Amino acid sequence: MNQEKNSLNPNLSRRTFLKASGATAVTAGVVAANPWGTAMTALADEEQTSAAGEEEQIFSGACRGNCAGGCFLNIHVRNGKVVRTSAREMPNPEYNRICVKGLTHVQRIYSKERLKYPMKRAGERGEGKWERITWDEAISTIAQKWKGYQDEFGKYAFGVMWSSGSYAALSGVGIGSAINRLQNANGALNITAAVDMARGQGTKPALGQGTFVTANEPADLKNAKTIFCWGANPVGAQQQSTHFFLEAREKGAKIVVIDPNFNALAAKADIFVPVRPGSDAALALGMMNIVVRENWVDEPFLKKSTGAPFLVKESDGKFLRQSDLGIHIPEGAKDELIVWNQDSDTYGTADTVSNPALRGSYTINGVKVTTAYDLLLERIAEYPPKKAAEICNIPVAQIEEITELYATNKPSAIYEFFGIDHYVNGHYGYFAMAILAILTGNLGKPGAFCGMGENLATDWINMAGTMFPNGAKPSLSVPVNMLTEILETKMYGKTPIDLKGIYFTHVNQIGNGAERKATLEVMKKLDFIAVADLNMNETAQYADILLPVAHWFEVDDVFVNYSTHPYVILQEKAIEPLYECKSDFEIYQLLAEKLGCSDAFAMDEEDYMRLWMDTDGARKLGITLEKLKEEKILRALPGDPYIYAEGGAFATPTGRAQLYNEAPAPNNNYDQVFDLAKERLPHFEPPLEAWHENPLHAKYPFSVIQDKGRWRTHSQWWDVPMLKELSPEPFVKINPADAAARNVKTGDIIKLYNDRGYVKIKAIVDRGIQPGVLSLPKGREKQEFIEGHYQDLTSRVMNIVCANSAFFDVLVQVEKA
Ligand SMILES: Nc1nc2c(c(=O)[nH]1)N[C@H]1C(S)=C(S)[C@@H](COP(=O)(O)OP(=O)(O)OC[C@H]3O[C@@H](n4cnc5c(=O)[nH]c(N)nc54)[C@H](O)[C@@H]3O)O[C@H]1N2
Ligand SMILES: Nc1nc2c(c(=O)[nH]1)N[C@H]1C(S)=C(S)[C@@H](COP(=O)(O)OP(=O)(O)OC[C@H]3O[C@@H](n4cnc5c(=O)[nH]c(N)nc54)[C@H](O)[C@@H]3O)O[C@H]1N2
Ligand code: SF4
Ligand SMILES: [Mo]
Repeated sequence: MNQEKNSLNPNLSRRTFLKASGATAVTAGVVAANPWGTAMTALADEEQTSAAGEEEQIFSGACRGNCAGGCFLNIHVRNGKVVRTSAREMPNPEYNRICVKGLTHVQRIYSKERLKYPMKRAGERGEGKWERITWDEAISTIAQKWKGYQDEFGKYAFGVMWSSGSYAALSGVGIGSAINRLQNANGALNITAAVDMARGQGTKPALGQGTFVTANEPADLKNAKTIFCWGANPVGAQQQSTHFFLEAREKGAKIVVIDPNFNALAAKADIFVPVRPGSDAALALGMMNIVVRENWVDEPFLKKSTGAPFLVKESDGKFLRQSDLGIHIPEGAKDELIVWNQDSDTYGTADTVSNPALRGSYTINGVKVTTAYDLLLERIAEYPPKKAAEICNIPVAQIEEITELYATNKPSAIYEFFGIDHYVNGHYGYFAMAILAILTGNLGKPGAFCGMGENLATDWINMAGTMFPNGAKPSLSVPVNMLTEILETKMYGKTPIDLKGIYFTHVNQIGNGAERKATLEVMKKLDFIAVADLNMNETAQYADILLPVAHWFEVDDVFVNYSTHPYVILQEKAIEPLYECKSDFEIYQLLAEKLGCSDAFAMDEEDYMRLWMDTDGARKLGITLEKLKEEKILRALPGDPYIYAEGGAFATPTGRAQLYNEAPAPNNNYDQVFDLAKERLPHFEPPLEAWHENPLHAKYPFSVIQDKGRWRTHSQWWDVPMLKELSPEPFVKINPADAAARNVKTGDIIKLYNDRGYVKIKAIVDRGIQPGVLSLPKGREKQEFIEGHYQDLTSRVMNIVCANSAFFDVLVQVEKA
């Protein structure tokens, strides 16, 4: 250890000085104040700082794990070392942000767990024995396996799996990122993480998807008079957006939190609605009944901006178009949708009829049709508020109260995230919620939207140019949850797949994938596993070849995807990669060379960045590399504030919002047979497992929700001493009545178990947790549990049309350990 003396007291090393004083730091390069006690002093470890008076360089950067913060940071460097990070001013200071994780990057960069050199497995898989090898050997081995399997067993014999470790154009994942380029250039199997997919599956058919998904930008929340926080936990999981709720409230907005548990925002809400887990579609349908009954439907909006007046054919459930009426459609011309003209009592095309009928059944040229709106009304009638109340286990009066607020105290916003997503019935919930928004016209205006907002930048990233080099086609995608079956049957639907090896990057599948034991079985069956990561996560432990990658601040890059602010940020390389680490981008270049697709990577970092932003969309927004280099951050959303579907322009195939899904399609297609009619209109069906009427409930009477905690971004930051000090161990939260029935007190160790596995963990008795529900913190590592693993409880079973992991659709029993 460096014994450099502190300038104020030559007898104390810098670390001892800070620990001894426990007070304000005095030298640049160390935090100015110390609100964290001894924890923060760890940041001032003399190994990471340098003597006072040395010149400090400040680089621009982004904190770019998948927490949705996307914080703009100063990276302070002294003597070639990152000494601290601080929040950097955003163009709109409303978006200024950082959190304790952003403040502790120094401890990630210099973590003892950092992978230093390429390594190969020396003992059994997962045994933890390693041998250091050269980069040349590592890359050659991976390429030889990859290509060898492909040559012998077909191109899908090797797969690439990435999830959300970091977002960036070159060395991260996201839209137009270089990993996509490598996959598509080579044709390797794309193994998708199958998480967070139900939201899109449910919302997209109704509202489409824009460049900020389906939300207005967060700074617009203050324009809402009513805000529903529905299945989201902003205080824990979108920390940087919480103040927008509070500011809206100060301006007089009413806040309604719909959540099984009394989450932190509920403490600031006007109304808390403790729904039964997985019942949200029924609540939305019950509310729609009241909206219709009370005449709160926004009819002008339905007529002008939605598919409500479209005519659905009785024969095949599709919309009536000109061609159905025998009208010849010249090549290249649009086959227009038909509506009933209420004024002239005849039919006409949707774009020409200004007053279409919303109701009615008609026979046009012998074709029997009914308006989409009528079909919806028929469906809604199946869920009167009383029935919805029973399903959701809340009072009818509460449903009436929140519906009145939502439909009359406008504009109203439905702020969603992924609470509803993690059930097998998840997309039905989102679909129903979107239709509630459509009926009331709470869309496309300041203060009115329905959905979650993260910056996809799909309107200006050069996807075609980056992801599909030399005319490459998208490689076949299969959800990771189906690997067990694919390895067994060597088929994915009708496509043969003889999978032998996988390159895992930006993912901790063993820790974060549903049903850990199934993942471990897959890992056992594979012939070859390569993992590229910063540290020895649970998946890295199972690698045959392990590649040490550079930290986010050790590379040049650009960041925009999946943040809750409207900016693109320049990542400047603040320090050289430590040890023998390499950037992911350089790894792709090395692999491409050996895989025979080097021409796709015959470019340097700057070339890739230029290509990535080489679109008219980017130019329209004023985004160029030159400007980004100058300003480090640029606005990357149109409008100010950005409003999704402003004026009723929805990003759907018809350009309108839809309350009837004409052409349901699965998000993973393996020639499965599914019930089309079920997907077309909103309906409620219970979660697959976590439901009180499930016979399994008698044996396993608790649902388990896993909250995203402020101390982790998934499984990242687990190796940061300061965070360990602030949150030393995970706890499961349990309702007082359930705890009392088992004689459990706060601090007791309890065991959660089901047929898939168990975990032993300390309990916290918490009145905010609904009876029959448990809440676990998400993202803890195996060694942090007393025994077992929380991921052993979850199931990889997916909805037939929606490849998505239903992490919360889980039943367990609880006993005192
Ligand atoms: N039980 C349960 N499981 C869940 C969830 C839940 O609610 N409950 N939530 C799910 C959700 S919503 C998500 S999004 C997933 C997230 O799951 P993952 O995407 O696996 O999330 P992380 O742990 O953030 O990142 C994975 C790995 O990426 C590495 N990494 C970070 N930056 C880089 C980089 O620049 N290069 C490379 N090569 N690697 C990097 C990190 O070190 C980490 O080991 O977890 C899911 N798992
Ligand atoms: N600090 C931190 N922030 C993160 C992440 C992280 O790991 N750490 N991960 C990021 C990622 S990838 C994601 S996907 C997002 C997730 O963002 P959120 O979805 O906002 O976060 P969760 O903590 O999963 O909380 C979801 C909320 O939904 C509630 N809920 C559970 N089941 C139901 C239900 O059936 N109905 C309703 N109405 N509510 C329900 C839960 O009680 C919880 O309050 O967070 C992102 N932000
Ligand atoms: S972890 Fe998220 S909220 Fe915290 S600094 Fe990083 S991006 Fe920002
Ligand atoms: Mo996620």
